[in-house]
Amino acid sequence: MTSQNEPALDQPALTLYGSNISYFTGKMENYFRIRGIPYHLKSMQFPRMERQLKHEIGVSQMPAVRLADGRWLTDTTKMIEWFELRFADNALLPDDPCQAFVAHLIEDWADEWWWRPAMHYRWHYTEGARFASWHLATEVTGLVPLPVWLKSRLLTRRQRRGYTVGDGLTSTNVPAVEGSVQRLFGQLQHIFSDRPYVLGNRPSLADIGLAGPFFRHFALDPVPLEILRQTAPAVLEWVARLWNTTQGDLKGDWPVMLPNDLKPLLRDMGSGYLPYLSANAEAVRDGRKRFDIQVDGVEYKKARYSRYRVWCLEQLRKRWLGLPAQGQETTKALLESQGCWGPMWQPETLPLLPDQEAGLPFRATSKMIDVY
Ligand SMILES: N[C@@H](CCC(=O)N[C@@H](CS)C(=O)NCC(=O)O)C(=O)O
Repeated sequence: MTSQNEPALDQPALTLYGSNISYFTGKMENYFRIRGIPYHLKSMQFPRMERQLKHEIGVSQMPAVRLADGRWLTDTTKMIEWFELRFADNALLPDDPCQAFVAHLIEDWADEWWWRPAMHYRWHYTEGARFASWHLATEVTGLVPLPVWLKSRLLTRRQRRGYTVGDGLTSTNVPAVEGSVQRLFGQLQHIFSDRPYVLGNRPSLADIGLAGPFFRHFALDPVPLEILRQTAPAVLEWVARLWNTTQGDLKGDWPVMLPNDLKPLLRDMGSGYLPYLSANAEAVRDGRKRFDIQVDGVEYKKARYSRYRVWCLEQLRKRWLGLPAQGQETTKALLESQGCWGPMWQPETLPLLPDQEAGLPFRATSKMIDVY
């Protein structure tokens, strides 16, 4: 019998349950392909699998992985960490502790902060909503015996209530949120015009993280895809390059210094994502399931609180605390210089549930956002 901590993957292909237009399923597929881990993608079927998922992994979310030995896994971040244990080369993280921290930070930011804008571009515009709702109506709810038009309508309503207008977006802040996405496209256009991957000549966890918002959303949904075509073709090249990356590409030197053009990304995290994480933690602490917050000049109204993201903030802190003394110092100096350090430690005490997410990647305590 295999112990829970011991990855056992020299076994037949595993099953990845999800959707082929899903953010986190797409991230996981990029990871599996890069690592050469064979998998079968199967559409998660709703509502049929909901009960099974809650039983097996604690929550109903995608993707979920079923190993050939019958064990179930969830949460892309912790799954990747777990799968990485079986590779002795640690090839997705730079040796330099500060660069490795930045790779983790970019992954977390890509997972959590770009989710809302990605959902906005998909579900706000009729073009995106028609495409995605038809796709999901025939894919993940394909077995539900209702007309496709009705399922599409119900899905669109669910996603808007859960993730866009129901999670802080208003007609007033949408232009600024779209502006932030276009700023990101510009920053990445600059980066990928200079080198093939985020950190340099070889792919890292940072690339895999960014595959979340880009692979199945910005580079797939009609409205952001057209913006990418017109303004950031190097980003489209990177999306395809990453999809075509294999184990053989996990070689070569890491950069001697963190590339300077990553600093604007860190600066944006310091003025947007990290203050949001602090405000979210305060909302959870105070039991405010909806909260208003102004970050980076954008006012979000009635954003949903997320217990999961309190844990994300704790993970970032733990990651820094786990660095060797010299690495802590260099990383702190970098984070301070880009405005990330202060918000990373606010509020001092985090309102976590007892043993929150301690069972990952086998069992989750909370969903990223509590939408059922
Ligand atoms: N932290 C999780 C997040 C997974 C997640 O939220 N996935 C979305 C779909 S891409 C989901 O299942 N949402 C649940 C829902 O809409 O009910 C991970 O990294 O896997």
